[in-house]
This record gives sequence, C-alpha cells and structure tokens, in this order.
Amino acid sequence: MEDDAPEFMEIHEIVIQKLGHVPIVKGDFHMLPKKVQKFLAKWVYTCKPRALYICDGSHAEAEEVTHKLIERGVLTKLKKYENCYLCRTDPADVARVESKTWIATDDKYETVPHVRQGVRGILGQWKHTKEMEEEVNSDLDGCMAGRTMYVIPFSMGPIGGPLSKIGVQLTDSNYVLLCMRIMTRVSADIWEVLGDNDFVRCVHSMGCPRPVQRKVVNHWPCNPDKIMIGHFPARREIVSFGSGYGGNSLLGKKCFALRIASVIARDEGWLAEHMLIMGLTNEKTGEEKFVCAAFPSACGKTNLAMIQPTIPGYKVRVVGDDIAWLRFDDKGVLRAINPENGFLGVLPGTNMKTNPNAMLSFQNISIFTNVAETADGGVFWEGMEDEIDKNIAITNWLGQPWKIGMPGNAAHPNSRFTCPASQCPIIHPKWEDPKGVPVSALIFGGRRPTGVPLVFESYSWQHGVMVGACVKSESTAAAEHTGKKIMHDPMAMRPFMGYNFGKYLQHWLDMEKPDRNMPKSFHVNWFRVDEHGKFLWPGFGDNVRVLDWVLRRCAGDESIAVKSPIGYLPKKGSIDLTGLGDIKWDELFSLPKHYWLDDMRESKLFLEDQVGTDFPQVIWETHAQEKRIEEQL
Ligand code: TSX
Ligand code: MN
Repeated sequence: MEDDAPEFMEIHEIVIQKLGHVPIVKGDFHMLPKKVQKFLAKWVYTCKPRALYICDGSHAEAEEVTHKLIERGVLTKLKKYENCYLCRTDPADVARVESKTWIATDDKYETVPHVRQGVRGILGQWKHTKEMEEEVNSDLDGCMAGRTMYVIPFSMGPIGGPLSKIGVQLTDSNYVLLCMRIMTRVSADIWEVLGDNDFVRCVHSMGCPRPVQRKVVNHWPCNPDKIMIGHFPARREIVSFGSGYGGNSLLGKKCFALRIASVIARDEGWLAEHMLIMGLTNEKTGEEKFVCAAFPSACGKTNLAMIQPTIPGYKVRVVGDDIAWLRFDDKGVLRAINPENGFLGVLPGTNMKTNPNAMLSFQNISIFTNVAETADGGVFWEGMEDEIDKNIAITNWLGQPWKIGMPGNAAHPNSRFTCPASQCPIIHPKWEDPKGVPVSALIFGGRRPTGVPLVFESYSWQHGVMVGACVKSESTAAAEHTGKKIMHDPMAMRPFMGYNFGKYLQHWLDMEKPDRNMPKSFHVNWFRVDEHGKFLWPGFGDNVRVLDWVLRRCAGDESIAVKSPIGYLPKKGSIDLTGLGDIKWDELFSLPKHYWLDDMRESKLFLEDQVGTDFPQVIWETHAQEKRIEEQL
C-alpha cells in the first residue's frame, strides 16, 4: 500500500496526524523503533481501533489478558489441569481457508508457475499487488472500531539468533495474542534486537467492528464470508481478515514462517520448509543424528516428531514438529532451527498410545480449541474413549450434551491444542540453539495405501528433489476437501508456497554445491495396506526401525541397500523387525510395475500441467525414472 503521508513529513507528525486521539492503554509508543511507529501509524489510521495495547510478553500481561477472556466467556478454565483453557469458536470459523489465501506481487509469474492452458493452478493463488491493496484497504477500513489493537513484538527462532527473524503482529483478538505468546517468542526485548534489521509486518483483524453487524456466536466475533489472507512478499507484509483460527490468525506460523520466509529464503540462499526436526541418539555410541521430515497434513508429523521408540538403543527427542528453517553453515553442514515456540496440533486421534509425549505436553499452560469437555473439567476428543471415566458426562464442541456412541463428533475434526514446546517431556535440550542442529537426512512421505514401499532412498540430491516434487497423499475428509483421494502435495508445501513452485524447485537444486555435505534423502510410507485393507506396517513407535535403517545408510553402510528403478530399497532383513511378529516384507516393499508406470506418468503430467515451463527439466532428464521402470521392473 502506498503510504499516503508525504515523504518529507517527520515521523512524529505522521504519528500525531494518524494516531489522532487513540489512547495507548499500555506501553510507550515513543519508545518503539521509528519504523515500527510508522507501520503502526499507518494501520491505526486504517483500522481505527478504540485503543492501542503494546505488548511486552510479561507474565502479568498473560494474567490480565486471560482474565479478560474468561470474563467475556471466550475461555473456560479447565479445572482438571493447571493454567489450561477451553475455547469454542464460531462453528463457521474452524480451519485454514486455502481458497481465500493470496500472494500479491506485480508479476504473476513470480508467484505462480506457467500452468498449461486451461488448467487451474493449485500451487498458490496470485493477485496483483494493486488489486490486493484495494481489497485490503476496503476490508480493513474501520475494521477495529470499538476494539483494542494489540501490538505484538515476536521472534521466529531464538531472540537475536543468527537464523531468527522478527515480526510485529497487530491484532484485535486477545485470544490470538494469548496463542501468539505460546507459539512465538513475544518479548519487549524484540525492540532492542530489531536495530537495523527488517521485520515482517503482520496485520490481523477478526473483521467485526463495533457496533457488530453480524450475530456473534460463542463470543467469537469473526467475518467468515469475507475471510482474506493476503501476503505481500516484496514488502514482507501479511494482512489477514475475518478469521481467528490457527494458521489464519497466528501469522507467525504458516503465513510468515513458510510463505513469507520461503521468499526471504530464496533471496538469502536458505530453505523454509514444512518439516519436523528430530534427534536420534544411539545409546551405545552416544552419537546423535538429526533428521527433518516433510509430510502433508494428516500423516502424523507431530506423532513422528515425538515417538517413543519400540526398539532399545535409541533415544528420540523433538526439536520441532511443523516448520524447519535450513541453512548451510560455513563448514558446508546443513543446519536447522525450529522457528516456533510451541505446538499447535490436531487433537482427534491423539492419546496415550498414539502420542503420549504430546498428551504430557498439554497438562499445563495450554489452550484447547473446539474440543469436548468432561463434567470434571477435563477435555475429550475422538480417540480418547479408553482414557476417560466411562460414566462421565460430556459436552461436545458445540456445547451440547454428548455420549460416546452418539452420531457426530464430540470434538471438531480440526480441533487443536496450543502448548509451549518447552513442556514436551522429550523436547531436545538444543531445541533453542540459535545456530541450529546439523541435519543428516531429509525424509519425504505421504499416505499411500498402495504401491509405495515403506522406505526408499533417493540416488542423489537431485533425485531427492524429484521425489519431493512427486509427494502425494490420501486426503482425509478434513479441511476443505472431502472424500478420500490421492492428492498431490509437492514437498508438502502446496498450501504454503510463497513463490513460483518451479523457481522453488530450482532453488532446491541450487542448494547442491561441491563444498557442501549434502544430506541423503528418503521417502517413507507408513500407510500401505494389504488386499483386505489391513495396514502392513504397525507404524508409530515402530517407525524408529525405519529411521534406524535411514541412519545406518547415512553412516555409509552399503550392505543394507539394493538398487531399484525408484531408488535404493532396504535389503531383505536389513530393517530390525525383532518382536514385531508377522511382517509381510515382500508386500511391504513390492514395486508393482504398472502401478509405478502409471504413477510416474501421472506425476509427470501433474508437474507439466502445474509447473509447465518453470519446471527444471534437468530433473527428468537426469533421472529418466520412467524408462528405468519400463525396462527394469
Ligand atoms: O501418526 C501416525 N503414524 C506416525 C507415528 C509416529 N499415524 C496416525 C495418522 C493420522 C495422523 C499412523 N497411522 C501411523 C503412523 O505411523 N500408522 C498408521 C496406520 C495404523 C493405524 C493403526 C494401527 C496400525 C497402523 N494399529 C494396529 O494395527 C493395532
Ligand atoms: Mn503443518
């Protein structure tokens, strides 16, 4: 947006002119860095809040805001736990809205690839900067009338760390403030660290100015018909309107740490990825290796990040469960940080069997959104049936009485927990190491009921980029999509791309340099089924057996792999299956020729349709995977 203040005007004049008589109920505007003052002035002028509240990240602030939310009926204290709260949203605001998420640039092809004529692109949505600005100006004009604008200084990554980045989020939702305090590092120290650095400008509004035009449901003002999540990568700005839910409103996460950060990473030579980060220590040698894994949603990324190994000899610890910022250091080692400060995980399916470490992470200082409540002030969701008192009364996420076995869900399928990462029993002691952890392997994966083996290793970095670009996964009925279909989700980044996906793949290829220690890359599939639809692999804690094979490959063990047309497969018996009973190895690792021919052709067609001339052709040329399958399978 053009700043409509004349260039020559001094900051303080702009501030006086634009802030007008907006009272500052907390904080000192004049202590803020000038560039922050200017950013604020512009948005105060547009959004017209009743008051300004400059956050400092203190404990007292949390108390004050929490108290206010309880008073208003937004949060209910869960008396079974300490400092845990339940929030129920307007049922019209329960998920990310991809169809209303936009990236705005002047040049369309900076944002989206040249799709084949007649094809609707699915790798991001573009709007011209001017058009997006007009929409933003009209939607946000007066959008905070009668409400307080909170100013949230935050860091993605440890404050002041060399790989970290700063953001400032403006929001009229104190629920969003409370969640931002868990998911990012909110602190007044940010103003000091900012110095000459740039910051990502984040603007969020529920889009429900007072007096309200729309009936407010569950004390959750929102504007679902006019949701808009707009990104301006050129000026590192995000504007989100109409929704208070998760990734729509906690702008540090998907909007900043993936979409805007992927553009910053392109410009600065690093990678911002939708990946978990975990450390595996070999208890015999004491040696620890770190892996990053990229899976589409609903594949259990959070579960894998926190697994309890079922074979002795490994200690697993989590660094991050959703986002990794990766950069090669001056020794050529790829290092990863988790830019987040907390976990925002899906709850249904989570229990003491599937993910005990997650369950133990949210017994304190946590927010549960859209779950069911038990009469003793506990929480409940699908998958917790064996972990609550059978006779206890339950209130579902809509606030109605509910019983196990009744039709419909107790909790919304996209209900979430928000908890500090530090509370996870297996959080890695180095999870906040500013220089990051060294990465030995990158793992891609998807939910693939047929054809795709438990694990394979790519031939090279370049081949790994191809494998990543071909990631697909069976969709659940979650989010906006319905029915079960295998959907493409290249690099698990489809909803989170900040720029042209073809250019992004080229950026990945450009990461490879002779003086760099390129990590090995793999593809895993925990979800292959037999002809009766029964899972061939037990998954969960037993996945450590696959990670063990991956790490032995990284250590250079040549004896445990065999070459196949799609990559290296484990040699029969080379994965430790001790104590697992009957595992149908041949079925788990078979490569049905016609399945793979169809799959490669379909993937190639998809990428030609969607990425067209922007696709780095070298990937096909060097690999000729289809030819290998044709000739060798
Ligand atoms: O998260 C999962 N992981 C990764 C865990 C570290 N899930 C849940 C997916 C939804 C988020 C899995 N589901 C995994 C898995 O590895 N595997 C499966 C499939 C499966 C489900 C149940 C069983 C086995 C496999 N249970 C029995 O057979 C008893
Ligand atoms: Mn995610």
